[in-house]
Amino acid sequence: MDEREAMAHALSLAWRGWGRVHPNPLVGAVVLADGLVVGEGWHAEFGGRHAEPGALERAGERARGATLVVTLEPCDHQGKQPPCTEAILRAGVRRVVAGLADPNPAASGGAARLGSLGLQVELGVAREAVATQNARFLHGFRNQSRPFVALKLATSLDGRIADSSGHSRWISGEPARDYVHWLRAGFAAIGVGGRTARLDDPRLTVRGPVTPRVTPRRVIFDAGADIDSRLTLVRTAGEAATTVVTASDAPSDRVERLLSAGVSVVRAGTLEEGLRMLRGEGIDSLLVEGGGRLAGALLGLGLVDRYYWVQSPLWLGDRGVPATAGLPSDPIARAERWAVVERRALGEDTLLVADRR
Ligand code: AOF
Ligand code: ZN
Repeated sequence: MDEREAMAHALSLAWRGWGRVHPNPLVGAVVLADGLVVGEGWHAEFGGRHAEPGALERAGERARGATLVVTLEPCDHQGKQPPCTEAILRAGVRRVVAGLADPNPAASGGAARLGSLGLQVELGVAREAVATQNARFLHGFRNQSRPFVALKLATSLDGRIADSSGHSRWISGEPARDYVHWLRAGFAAIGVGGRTARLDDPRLTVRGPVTPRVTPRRVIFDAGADIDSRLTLVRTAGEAATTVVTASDAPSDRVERLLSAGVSVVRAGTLEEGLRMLRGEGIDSLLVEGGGRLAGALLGLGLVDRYYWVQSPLWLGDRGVPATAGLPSDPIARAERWAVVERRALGEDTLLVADRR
């Protein structure tokens, strides 16, 4: 295995922390000795051991003179865990290859420190891949005014998210729905518009292979606070927190009713303000799952960072519900073009993940 392959392997190890390490980064590490993998590690749990010490421990004596390939720059600080630089020095590693510089000012500086002590250090060899994998973590440092916002929609071949009667169960197949449960585990909150909450009566819980360390909060965006107490999201607010984001002038009697049902209410003048207030409450990432109006509004305001598009091979026709309603049209030359970061088959469906540039 060469260093590039080892980095790809470290990236795949890092995914094992999905849903468990946030808001910390996903990190994977591989110890390479004479082209052989002699140790593997990953950050598995928030506050738990970092990726590097795990990989080095498994390598044992074979780490001496070897190369450590790690997705994120080794930390050089005492946090909930001791500095990885110390473990690397103790193990006698000769060369360190790191995918991306740590954006956390409190922890960064490991590459420079190891370099100054005579190790061979290469930093930034997998910048894009690691940044894509850690979009939520990076967003947390870059933009404190709102959560990292991802939009996930399952659409027909003709871009519809529901049939003419508003039904959407099920457009996508089971593998795609399992994927969405895995995806939800990596977000602090799962959001829908009020119309979708009323029509679909979803649970928005995580029922997949990963049990998230922190149960994502369910968020309903409904300007008028027109949310019936019999809806599942309200009835189950004791098991998983539910928040309704309303306009500042939403009728107080409805707000009072929600509050007494154990639902928290965020009153905001605009969608931006609502997102800012959610961030203020510690929501660093939000997965929006529809409907078309909320999707269109967020996209139109430039508030979506990533789009998870599940495309299913059926046609719903002109009276089907459009995936994004109200999005302004630009001529091709000025249209936003996003960067495709992943393409994958999910059973009969196709997943496309694209990031706003
Ligand atoms: C690494 N390897 O596997 C991870 C790193 O409180 P702590 O000790 O867990 O530190 C968290 C910070 O350390 C986190 O914000 C990030 O900067 C870095 N994470 N560093 O060398 C790892 N998970
Ligand atoms: Zn560390």
